Amino acid sequence: MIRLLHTADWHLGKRLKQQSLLEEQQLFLDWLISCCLEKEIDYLLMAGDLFDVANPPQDAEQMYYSFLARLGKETNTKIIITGGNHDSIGAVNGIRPLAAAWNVVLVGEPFPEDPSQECFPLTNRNGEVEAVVAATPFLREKDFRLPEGFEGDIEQRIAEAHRIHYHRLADHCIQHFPSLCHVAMGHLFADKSISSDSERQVGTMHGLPLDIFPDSFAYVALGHIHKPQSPQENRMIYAGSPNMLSFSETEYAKRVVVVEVSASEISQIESVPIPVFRKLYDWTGTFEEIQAKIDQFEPPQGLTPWIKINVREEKIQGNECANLLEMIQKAQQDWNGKAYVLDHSLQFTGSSNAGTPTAGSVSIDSISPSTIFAETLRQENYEHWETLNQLFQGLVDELQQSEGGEA
Ligand SMILES: [Mn+2]
Repeated sequence: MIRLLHTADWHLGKRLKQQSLLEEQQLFLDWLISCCLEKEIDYLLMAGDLFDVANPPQDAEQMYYSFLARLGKETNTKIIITGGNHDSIGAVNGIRPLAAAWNVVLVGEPFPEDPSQECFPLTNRNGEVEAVVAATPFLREKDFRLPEGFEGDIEQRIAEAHRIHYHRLADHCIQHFPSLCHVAMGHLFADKSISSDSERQVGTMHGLPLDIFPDSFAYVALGHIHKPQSPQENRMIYAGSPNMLSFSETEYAKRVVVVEVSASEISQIESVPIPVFRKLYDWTGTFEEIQAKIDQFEPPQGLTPWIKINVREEKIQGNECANLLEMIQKAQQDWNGKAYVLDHSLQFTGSSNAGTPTAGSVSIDSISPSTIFAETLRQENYEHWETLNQLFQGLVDELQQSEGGEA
């Protein structure tokens, strides 16, 4: 029997509105070590987006190295990490010579010409090979091996390149490990997946067809999409990101997936919830509704919760910007450091506004000149912004009266 833990999209070093997520990322890694111990994990499969950026900050790198060292010392878990679209090949592959000594396999880039370099036999506790994993990282254009004269648009090219790549790996596994359980890893946007707003698009609008994975793969450990989901039940699974990476991820729980292989077959798939280390709140409503939420709010335990406030009013009165800032300031005073408003937006939904408002953003033609002016002053942190704002408002009023029009 072999027990795998499938995770992805750590995005170490990620910042949300300039705030570092390192604290909750560290708590996740600590939790992950205890999870590997408790669940007796043989292999940890991390399906891409290890870091958030190509040149990760030093503190994020150190956190990652310490994790590898601790996992190696405190558990019997081996680890296989593939690169995602956020990862540079160098950031993943850089410590390969050292990593091998720690039972860490790093695959920063694929081997389109040589499947043997991308396939790794997995041994059980008795030292017998019981499964094999095709550890495929994110495929870039340079990795595509399309047949000469292949015609098709960009979506078809990407799909065909993936199909060819995975079929080659499947053939290799069938030839060299015929009676074992075959597992694939992938960092891609699969058809029927629901994204959040923290992934970066990878060339396909509609998602890759699921048949890029040959039937011989009994389990496909996917990364890229941050919301946990299964494009194909019990077989193609996105573990999801372990920490909330954006305010669009507040509605669902985070998890890792524990996959058990017995007698060369997948015998069990278990979704293990990850504790919420920092709560994120995304509040949308009128001034009155938001104020009610603020009044009722009791900051939870754990790291300081972060809140996004989206005020939506139908009509513009002109003083909304100042009111919003005042409301936020007062709330934060009352919370006394126990909660923090990280982001806010103002939106007007009245009939005079063209188009549909987008959540979390301010459509420029739906805001009065005075609101834009006030917001600009605020962002510039201008000292006398209130006085300036009043003067500007006076000018706008004068202009409107002389034009005989309305705002
Ligand atoms: Mn990602």
